[in-house]
Amino acid sequence: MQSAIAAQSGLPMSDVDPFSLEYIMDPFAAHEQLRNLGSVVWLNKYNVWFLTRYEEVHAVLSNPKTFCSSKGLGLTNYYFEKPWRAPSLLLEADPPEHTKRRQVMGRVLSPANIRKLREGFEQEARALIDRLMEKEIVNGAKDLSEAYILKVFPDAIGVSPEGRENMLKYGLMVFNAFGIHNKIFEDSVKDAEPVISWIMSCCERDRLSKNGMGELVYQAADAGELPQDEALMLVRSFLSAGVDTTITAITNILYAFTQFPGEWQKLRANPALARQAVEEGLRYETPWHHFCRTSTEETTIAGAPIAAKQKIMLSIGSANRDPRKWDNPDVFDINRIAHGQLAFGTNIHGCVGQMLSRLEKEVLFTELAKRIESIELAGEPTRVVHNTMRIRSNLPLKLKFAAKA
Ligand code: OVM
Repeated sequence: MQSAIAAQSGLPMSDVDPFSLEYIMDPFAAHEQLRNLGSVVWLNKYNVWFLTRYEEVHAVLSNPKTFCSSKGLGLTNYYFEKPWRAPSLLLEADPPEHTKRRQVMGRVLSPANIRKLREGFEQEARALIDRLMEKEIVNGAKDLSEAYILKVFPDAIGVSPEGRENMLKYGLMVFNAFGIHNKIFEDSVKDAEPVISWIMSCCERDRLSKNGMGELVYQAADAGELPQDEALMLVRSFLSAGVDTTITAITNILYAFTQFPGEWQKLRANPALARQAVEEGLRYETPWHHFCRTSTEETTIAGAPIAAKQKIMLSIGSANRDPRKWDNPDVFDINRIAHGQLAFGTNIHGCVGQMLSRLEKEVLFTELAKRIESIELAGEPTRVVHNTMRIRSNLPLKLKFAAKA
């Protein structure tokens, strides 16, 4: 019994439940408590070790051989249980299979390819900000983050404009499944069928535009770099990974600015700080804040005995606020160089789209900084009850617009 072994180890055990409503609404006090208990804490409710300190989270992510991805990123253990959908060929794969696919995706998402997108992103951001001027109260989550990302991201991939709201529904299924198969997950997959078929049809070559990144994946298959049948699934990875993550990040960064209005003034004074502000925002409130790895062999983490084929749960959100790593971690400070923040993961599975994600956000916050004098919260935000992401569905904002230059 793993729990008996954990008890004998003398290491801390906790009744904290990372999927409880209380934790979902506010995990930060629990993070502090768990970090102070020790480098590893046994979660009684789920019979897994939970890592909440930066050093150990980083170490596990940096050892993909012992802590693999192919057995799933949720608590569902593919050694023993069936995944809810065909596993990702990228995120839920290990070397050697992972390596070639990752290389191809890295080339599709190269700096040169991404640089070409900047101007289009800038135009969309400016046009969107113009439209927001007509609103008394702006919902930062829907009117800003969603409106922007659901335009620029699927455009970049080459997905047609109709039905893009399906991407949000799909994202909820995908990221809830990286938790446990509880009621939250079940609710997100109710009526999943039409959503999944819409997504899968978008991944087909003849449905993708000729000048998007989806087509580039198929061209790599044409060139013999990938088996033909892998291209469709790699396009699915774009659509799974690139929507909720980025939307949530933007909303969370907007929220951070409402809590630290001095930081907005710093950005106003120098919009070139947008890039590091985004990095700091990802650290301050990490969108995808926990997931798992699975041990491939018997091992230890900080003295904790780990049997083979066990789930280990990692809190990225907590690692990014660990005072052992960061000075004043609970302060959102856009002058901080948040280098090493783990919102994109690290090592072989570090987000392959992170340059694109950064560009989307950097452009939006640069344009906002040029146009908006102040951002205030205009009401209570609404939280989405979610297994693994810190999402708000409503972020009521009062934006004060500067005269147009
Ligand atoms: C995928 C996938 C899904 C969700 C997240 C992700 C952050 C990848 O299907 O490959 O990376």
